[in-house]
Amino acid sequence: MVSSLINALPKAELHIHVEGTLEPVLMMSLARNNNVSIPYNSIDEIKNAYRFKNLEDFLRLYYSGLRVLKDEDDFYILTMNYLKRASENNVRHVELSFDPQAHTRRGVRFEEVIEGIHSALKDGERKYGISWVIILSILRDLSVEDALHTLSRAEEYKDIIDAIGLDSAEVGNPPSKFKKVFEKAKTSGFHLVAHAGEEGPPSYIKEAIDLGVERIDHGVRAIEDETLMKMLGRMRIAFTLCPLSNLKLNVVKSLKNYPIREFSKVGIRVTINSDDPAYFGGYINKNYEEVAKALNLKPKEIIEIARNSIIASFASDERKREIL
Ligand code: ES4
Ligand code: ZN
Repeated sequence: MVSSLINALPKAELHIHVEGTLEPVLMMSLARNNNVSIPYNSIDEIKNAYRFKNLEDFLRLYYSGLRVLKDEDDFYILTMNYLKRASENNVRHVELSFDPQAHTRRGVRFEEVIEGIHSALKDGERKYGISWVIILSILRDLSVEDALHTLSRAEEYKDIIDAIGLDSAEVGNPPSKFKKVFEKAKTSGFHLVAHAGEEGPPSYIKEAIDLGVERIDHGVRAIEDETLMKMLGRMRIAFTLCPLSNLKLNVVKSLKNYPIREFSKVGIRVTINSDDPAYFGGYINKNYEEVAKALNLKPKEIIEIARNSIIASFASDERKREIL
């Protein structure tokens, strides 16, 4: 059975938004405890609301849902719940993204967010043996000034934040808008990643590469540009694909022609990840399973994808050897 192979493989999860792991049950209980009103009266109502036309439609609910997160404890519980799921999926290393601006702009202190997440990652490492990297993701629909200020907060936490990313509403907010931010982040020694080619055109992927990113989050629309694909393949760049996310946000119509083999063939390092699993209907193993089923992936191909996730991670070489 493919599902037992998928579960047995040691994996790294490289594209996961911690706020996107907020399960309806936790959303309800935090709303009650923190006195935050949410537009739902039951778990079923929450689940029923999770039908999205596109990325923008999803982001509206995502930013509304995360308002229930108020203090350090909430971020701790959120992260710890995710780590339990990750461990059940045989994830050995996680590169966890968070969106500080989505919290600071509604009055939650940066310190509360990062400290809650960090404490949970440390406890999770002890409890589940999962190593970790923190990716601070910049909201691309906010200003460059806001991004620069957020980067300065990241610099204060340079010992625990390893990478800077770029997410949120893509179209109209190209990577080049953040040239100054990424240059500064690179000088400070952060790893760089960016969402590109999810809803945005292939040219956004090229722009992200020009900013010096080491991985592309999503990247699916690279399939539209053969020249770009070949360049990415020669670079052996990794794509952190999120199949269930792409399906739920209508980035692709079906997983039947999900371009994994096309990407692998040119040399792109394909990885499979869960993005916002509480919203898109499955954690990492489910993402692997749905793709394996739709494309009839051979065991060899599945093993290669899991191996890619470890190679493309920012874990130390020693840690990579330990997991592989
Ligand atoms: C996201 Cl699926 C997706 N795309 C862009 N930004 C995001 N933030 C959280 N999920
Ligand atoms: Zn994402």
